[in-house]
Parts: sequence; C-alpha cells; structure tokens
Amino acid sequence: MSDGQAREVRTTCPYCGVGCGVLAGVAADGSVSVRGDPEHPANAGKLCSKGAALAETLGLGQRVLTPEIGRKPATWEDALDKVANTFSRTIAEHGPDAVAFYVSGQLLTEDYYVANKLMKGFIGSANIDTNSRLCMASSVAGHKRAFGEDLVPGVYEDFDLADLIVLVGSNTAWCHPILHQRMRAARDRSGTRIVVIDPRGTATSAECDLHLALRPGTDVQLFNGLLAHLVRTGAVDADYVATHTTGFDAAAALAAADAPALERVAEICDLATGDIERFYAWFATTQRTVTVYSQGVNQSAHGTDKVNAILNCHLATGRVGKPGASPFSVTGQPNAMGGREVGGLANQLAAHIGFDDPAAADSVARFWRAPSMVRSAGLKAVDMFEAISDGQVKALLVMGTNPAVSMPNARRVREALRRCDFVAVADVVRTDTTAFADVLLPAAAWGEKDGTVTNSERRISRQRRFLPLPGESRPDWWIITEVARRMGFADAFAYASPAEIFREHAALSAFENDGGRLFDLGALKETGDAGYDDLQPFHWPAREGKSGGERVLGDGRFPTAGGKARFVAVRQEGPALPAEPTRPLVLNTGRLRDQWHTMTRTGLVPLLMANAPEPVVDLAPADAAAIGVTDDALVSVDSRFGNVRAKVRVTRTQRPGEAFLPMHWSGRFAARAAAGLVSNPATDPHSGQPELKHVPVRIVPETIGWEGLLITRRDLRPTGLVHWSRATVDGGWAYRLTGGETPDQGVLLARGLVDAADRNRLIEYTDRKSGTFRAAALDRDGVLAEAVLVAAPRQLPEAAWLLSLLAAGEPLSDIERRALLSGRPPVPQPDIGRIVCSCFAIGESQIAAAAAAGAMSVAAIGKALQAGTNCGSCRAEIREIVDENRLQAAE
Ligand SMILES: Nc1nc2c(c(=O)[nH]1)N[C@H]1C(S)=C(S)[C@@H](COP(=O)(O)OP(=O)(O)OC[C@H]3O[C@@H](n4cnc5c(=O)[nH]c(N)nc54)[C@H](O)[C@@H]3O)O[C@H]1N2
Ligand SMILES: Nc1nc2c(c(=O)[nH]1)N[C@H]1C(S)=C(S)[C@@H](COP(=O)(O)OP(=O)(O)OC[C@H]3O[C@@H](n4cnc5c(=O)[nH]c(N)nc54)[C@H](O)[C@@H]3O)O[C@H]1N2
Ligand code: SF4
Ligand SMILES: [Mo]
Repeated sequence: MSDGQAREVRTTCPYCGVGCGVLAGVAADGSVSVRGDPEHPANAGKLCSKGAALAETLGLGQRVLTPEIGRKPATWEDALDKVANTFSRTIAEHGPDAVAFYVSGQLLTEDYYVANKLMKGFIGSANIDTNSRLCMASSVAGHKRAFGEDLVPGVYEDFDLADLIVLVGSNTAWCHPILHQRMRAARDRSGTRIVVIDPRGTATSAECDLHLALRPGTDVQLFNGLLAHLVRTGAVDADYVATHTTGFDAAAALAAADAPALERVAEICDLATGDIERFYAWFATTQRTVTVYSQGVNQSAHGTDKVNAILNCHLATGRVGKPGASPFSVTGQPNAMGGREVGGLANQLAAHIGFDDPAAADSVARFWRAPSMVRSAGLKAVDMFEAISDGQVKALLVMGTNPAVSMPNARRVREALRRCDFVAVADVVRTDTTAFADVLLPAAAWGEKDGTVTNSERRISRQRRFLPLPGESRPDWWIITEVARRMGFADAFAYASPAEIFREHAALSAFENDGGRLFDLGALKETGDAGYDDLQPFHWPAREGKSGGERVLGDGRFPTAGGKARFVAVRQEGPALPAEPTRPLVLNTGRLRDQWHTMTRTGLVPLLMANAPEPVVDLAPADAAAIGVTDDALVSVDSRFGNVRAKVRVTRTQRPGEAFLPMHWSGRFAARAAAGLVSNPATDPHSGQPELKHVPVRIVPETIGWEGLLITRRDLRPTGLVHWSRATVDGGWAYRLTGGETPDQGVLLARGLVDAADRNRLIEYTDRKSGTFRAAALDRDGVLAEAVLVAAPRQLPEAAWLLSLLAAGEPLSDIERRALLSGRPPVPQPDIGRIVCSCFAIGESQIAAAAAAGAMSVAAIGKALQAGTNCGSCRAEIREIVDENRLQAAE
C-alpha cells in the first residue's frame, strides 16, 4: 500500500471473462487507484489497458442516482411499487408469459440467481434471457450436445502447457489480453505454435505461426476436413473413442462426405491447400493442443455446429480436459459463466439443470418451495423482442445490458421497446435503452457492490465493495428482492445480503445432486459471512467432502446418460442470408482493443478513446477503389435491416468483399453508428444465437461539403448534420462534425453550436475564400470553454493544441488568444500523434521517431519508450509502425 492510502481492497475486474484480480486502493481523500492483484491466479498482477483505467470510470458525473418514474425523480418506494404492481397486474390479466426479464452476463451471480428464481419459480415463466444469448449460447448448446452439460474443461494453465494453440474466431490480443500475453509467453519460452483462424488480419494474427484467413462462416468445413484428415492419417485415438464416446462413425462419415479432399476444403474455405495441410499436420501430431474459440464461432447461424465440429476433433484425439490438451471456449463477459451456472438463460432452469429432466426440475421446485414452477423453456433474446413487438410480452425489466444498441436489427428492438406497455431499466448511467424506460432504477456500479463472478476457467472470485453507494443507487440483487417481496413472495426473497444468496445458490447446486451434474458448490453451502467476505478464488466443482476441481472431464467420464461423450455429425451450411446482388459486401462486426461494448464506462476515459476516436469501417483496398473512397471518407453502410455511417479505413487486413465495423458506438457517441442497426437477427436453430458476424451490405460514399471540429465541455447531441461522433477528452468532448452543405452553411450551423451567452467572450475568424471558420468562447476567467473549427473536407488543422488548452483549463495568454484563431500553436508543439500504447500513453509519432532513430523492433521500441511492455495488446500496431518506417528507410 502506498502512502496516503487508507486501505486496499481485493476485487475482480468487471470487464472480460479473463477475470483478473484487482487491488483497489482508496486514499484518505476518497480518490481511487487500481493495480493488478499479484496474488490472483488469473493475472498474477497484470492488467490490460481497460482494467488499468478502471479508476477513471468511477466519477459520478454521468451516473443515474435517483429512481425515476416517467422521467421524473421518484422514491424507491414508489418506483418499486410501480414495477411490482405492473408486473403482478399484467400476470393476473394475461398470464405469466406476458412478462419478461432481459438481463446480463455482467450481473453478479447473486443478482442473477434471484432474478432467475423469481421468474422461473415464482412468476412461473421462463421468459428470462440474457445478453449471453448474443455471446455464449452456441458454446452452451455445443457443450450440452457433446458433453451432456455446459462444461468448459480447460484451465488457464493449459496455455502454459500446450505445444499448439489454435485460436478460432478469437481476437485474443484485444479481447482477452492477459490470456494472450500468457500464450505469447509460452511461444517465446517453449516454442508453442499459435494458429489463428479468422477471416480478418488482427492483432492476434499478427503474432502467430499460421493465419488461416478463411472465407467467413466456413469453419465447419475446415474442421470436418480436419476430422477426415485425422481418420485418414490414423491420428484418431481409437481406444479413447471406443471407451469414452458415442457417435464417432456417423460424425466421421459425414465429415468425409462433406470434406472429401483437401482441395474441396481449400475451395470452400478459400484457403491455400498448403496452409490447410500444415494446420492439419500440426493438429494431428501435437498431443498438447488447445483450441480456443469465441465469437467468430458462436455468433453464427451455424454456431452450435461450428462448436461441435471443433469438439469432434478433440474427442477423436482424446484431448479433452487433459493438461495442455483441451477445447477451450473463452467467455466474453465477467460473469457469463456465473449466469450459466444459475441457469439464467431462457432454455435452462437452474444450477445446470435443464427442462429435459422433470425429476431434477421437481427437485428445484422443492428446494425453492416454488409455488409456480415453470416446466418449459421461455423466449430467447431475439424472439423475446419479437414477442414484445407483437404485444405478447407487455412488461419488461432490463438489467445490466443495452439492447437498443447491442441487439441485431436494433431499429426493430427500439420499436419494440417504444411499443411495450411497460419497460423498467436498471442501469448505472443513461443509455440508448434507458431512453425507453417507464421506470428507471439506479443500480450500484462496480466497486459499490458485493458478490461473486466466474471466469472462463470456472474460477469463482469475489467482487468486493470499496466505495459507498452514491445517491440512492442500490445493488441489483436488492432491486429484484424488493420487487419480489412486493409481488407477494417475501418469504422466499428474505435475503439481507449477497452472502445469504450465495449460500442458497451453493446449496441448490448440491441438492439431490448425486454427481450427475458436475456443477456443484456443495463445499461452500455453509460459508459464513466472514468466510464469504474472505472467499479466495477457486475452481468449481467444489463438491462437499472432495478437494477442489481443476480440470474436468480429463478422466473421460461425461455427465451424459451412459457416461460417454457424444460426437455430433455436422455439415457445412451457408450463411443465413445469401449474398444479395445489390449488397455485394459482407459485414463482420466485433471489438476494439480499448472499448467495452456500448462504451458506457470505457467511453468515459480520454486515454481509452484516443486509439480509435471515431467509428471506422475497415475495407480492403480493392473494395475501397471500387466504391471510389480512400481513408477517412464518410460512407453509409446499408443492410436490409438499417444503415449506419462511419469513416473508412483502407487496410490489407480485410479480405476483398468483406468489411468490418466495431460494435461499440451508441447514440451517445455518434449520430448513427451502432452495428446493431445493420446486424442480422437470423439465429442458430440450436442456440438461438444471432449471426452477428455476417450480413450483406452495400457501402456508398456520402456527399459532404464541410467538416468541423467542436471542442466543448457541454454534453451535446448536434442535429442537422450528415454525421457526427464524439470522443471523451480531458476537460470535455471533441466532436467531429460532417455537413452536407457548403462550408458557408457549415459556418452558420457551427456558430449556432458555440455557446455564446456572452458575446464579448467569443472570438471569431472567417476566411470565405478557403471556407475556413474558427470561433472560440472563453469563460469569465479567460479559460477556453469551447472552440469550433469549420473547413472544406480534409482541410481541418490538427486538434492537439486546442485539446491541450481545454485539458489545461488555464486562463489563456494574449499570445494564445491570438493564436487560437490561426488554429496553430504559438510555439510549434511536438504532436505525439494518435495514442497507440494506452498503458503508457505513447503516440504514433513517438514510436515512428524512435523507429527512425534505430529502434527497429517491437522489443527495441519497448526498451526506448516502454510502449507495448505492459499488456502488449498494441504490439501488432507497433510492429506496423516500425515496418512502415523500415519501408520508408529502404525507399
Ligand atoms: N476490448 C474488448 N475486449 C472484450 C470485449 C469488448 O467489448 N472489448 N468484450 C468481451 C466479450 S463480451 C466478448 S464476447 C469477447 C469477444 O471476443 P472475440 O470473440 O475475440 O471478439 P470479436 O471481435 O467479437 O470476434 C472475434 C473474431 O471473430 C472473427 N470472425 C468473424 N467471422 C468469422 C468466421 O466466420 N469464422 C472465424 N473463424 N472467425 C470469424 C472476427 O473477424 C473477429 O476478429 O470479448 C470480451 N473482451
Ligand atoms: N453487431 C454486434 N452486436 C453485438 C456483438 C457483436 O460482436 N456484434 N456482441 C454481442 C455480445 S458478445 C455481447 S456480450 C453484447 C454486449 O452488449 P450489452 O450488454 O448491451 O453492452 P454493455 O455496454 O456492456 O451493456 C451493459 C450495461 O449495463 C450497465 N451496467 C454496468 N454495471 C452495471 C451494474 O452493476 N448493474 C446494472 N444494472 N447495470 C450495469 C452499463 O452501463 C451498460 O449500459 O453485445 C452483443 N452485440
Ligand atoms: S484482461 Fe483486461 S479487461 Fe479482461 S479481466 Fe483482465 S484487466 Fe479486465
Ligand atoms: Mo459477449
């Protein structure tokens, strides 16, 4: 603990499924600092750029701090009564299936448990689904088909032990940075090979031994080809297959028919036969192989088949749950796993019990003393919003997710939210979804609440509170419990703390569980309050009287009826939507390094916005040329579901015919750039997961007349523009504006944007000839309050100096005032350029300069500037800059 810090609390990062341990220090003055917890087994003290910036997301400026009814402040009493009464009345009039909860893999297990219990045991409907439907559902379905239970066999140690790591549809370097670091370390240490299977070139593929940039959606073909190859070359573990599995012959036969020869695989996947051969040979001959997969596999109309195609190859070689040899579905959200454990998906019941086992469902009913136990599955996310749209579901509670942005066909989802008779939303800030709330419930945020989360390797860790509850915010478990009490279920929801809920959850997992379900926390069902406070990270299973479980399924016994794993015969199928002649490109969507989903928290941190400050669509050079655009052109991306606007980045990392749009920009950060507006709602028949990675689009340039930059402290939503987006910067926001009219008219619009309450404090400059306009408003102390620049397209001056004035917040000198209007600093300033390394705030120009001075490798740049030496997610970008410099030097 450093000086001035009163205390340091052990907690867990609220972002990705790596589940890194965090030490949050609270100083005597209340300020918070975070560092990686050296004792947490998931990260051993390391954090990525997002985790390291957590302290900067804790400000209260944007928070919702009081309940609201009809957008007016209300008491908790009234808000909770309103929710409970509306739900009760709706159920009385229209039945239990007329209500629904849409929750989140970012809730804590205890929050999730009570929400699931209320809906399934007491309301008597299974209409509780979660954003995990958009995330992990195909893996859940694939695991259940193959293993009989939703089990991730591997543990992180397997990355240290593997000789081959295959990453399928996983941009680990950006999305699970601390795990990627571990894989890279294994590669450096012991030559572990890394194969990346992703249509795009990514930061992950930049550091691998083989990148298979396959045609999107052809993973089943590739893995069927692999299974056929394993059979042909005698690499199948016949003993394992005979003793521990069923269905091999059918799966192998279909694979052989589907992928009869390498040439066929090469053709369908659009890969070179030599590359496929190399991958197949490595897989066949490397016992210690871990196959990691995430959204490039799950988010597909054939996601479950993709999962099983992969699992088939691991079963055929007996590589399941063994040290360094396992399939490994890495989870996205911090508690995606916890949600699955409580049964928070509409097609699960509770504690890894499904609806297919009536006796187990009876036991849940007895355990809960449930008056109206539901017996069949409820509505999955996409169908749930359809049912809301149709008026079948009339009352909805949304908790911890932002479906107006993150659901596919988001326009229709917004329409459904608008039409729904009653929408309650629990969130920590205002979002595009809270805009539809009849009742808004202020939830407690990370650092203000207690509970547990489960990471990708089945390890349960505590999130601990280290801040007081601000305003009237309350934890989610409390909100649900209070609603339940008001609906007449006070006895079953008499919890006074998350510890009580955790004990019940642990007890349920062990209740009448004779070992048929591996998910078992029985050893913890008597955990006292002090023990809960003190809970150390542990793996489940944690069966009573047994020592803790690390890897599972390694003994070849599976929780199926006969104790054997099942091969699933799968065949390659086309995308849900065939190519459309008028929409010749395929749009893929996904994540950026420094943003978390809809940016409600990472978007508050200037440093995290600096690497990618505006929404950009990636295009291959040939497609950009065909469309007639170059870097930074504004385009419209149109699918049959809607359209968005973004700037272009031309890059060789895209395959021709394919484009990539980040999923992050909500209506709070851009006029219309949410990927959900164009994404495809078609779902996988087994998992109900939508095909978020594949939709036909047309991309066309927008006609623009001027561009503007507005730097301000005010939270604005400009109108009348073709496009705008904004980035959080020190001291306020930087808005990038694009207008369709002439610069002259741009000036009129821009002038209106500047807050000119006090005209004396406004400085203006217009040059009609060049179409340039600049204005700045100073506040009473002569500090820059806002500035706007307008210019013909691509003529705007650099913003760095103006941004530094806003950040400094100091009264301007006379020289600075005069310089303001030239848009250039009085003394030339070194511009560090776009931030590349967020951990150490190192910019592109600094890296280029260091490279020019002789630092010609990622390691040398690390030595010179520290860039890339913490989480390492920026290494691919550093390499690009170094390579670029090398090319220039050679020219
Ligand atoms: N920085 C950051 N990290 C995050 C998150 C975040 O928002 N930001 N979110 C977290 C969450 S919830 C999740 S679910 C994970 C997601 O983590 P990832 O799954 O790694 O992330 P994505 O970018 O969604 O998609 C991964 C890759 O799938 C590829 N892909 C697309 N189509 C196909 C295909 O047909 N086949 C194959 N093989 N690949 C394809 C895409 O090109 C993309 O590079 O990240 C977690 N971590
Ligand atoms: N096109 C496209 N769409 C996608 C994806 C994609 O790759 N492409 N990926 C999908 C995936 S994998 C995922 S996981 C989803 C994520 O999508 P969402 O879940 O919609 O995204 P978030 O921004 O994480 O939303 C979490 C919300 O919870 C709020 N919140 C934070 N902490 C708390 C809390 O303690 N309590 C409560 N009540 N609220 C809190 C946040 O402010 C935020 O509004 O997006 C999916 N959508
Ligand atoms: S890798 Fe980064 S985002 Fe994920 S848990 Fe660790 S610090 Fe948080
Ligand atoms: Mo996710």
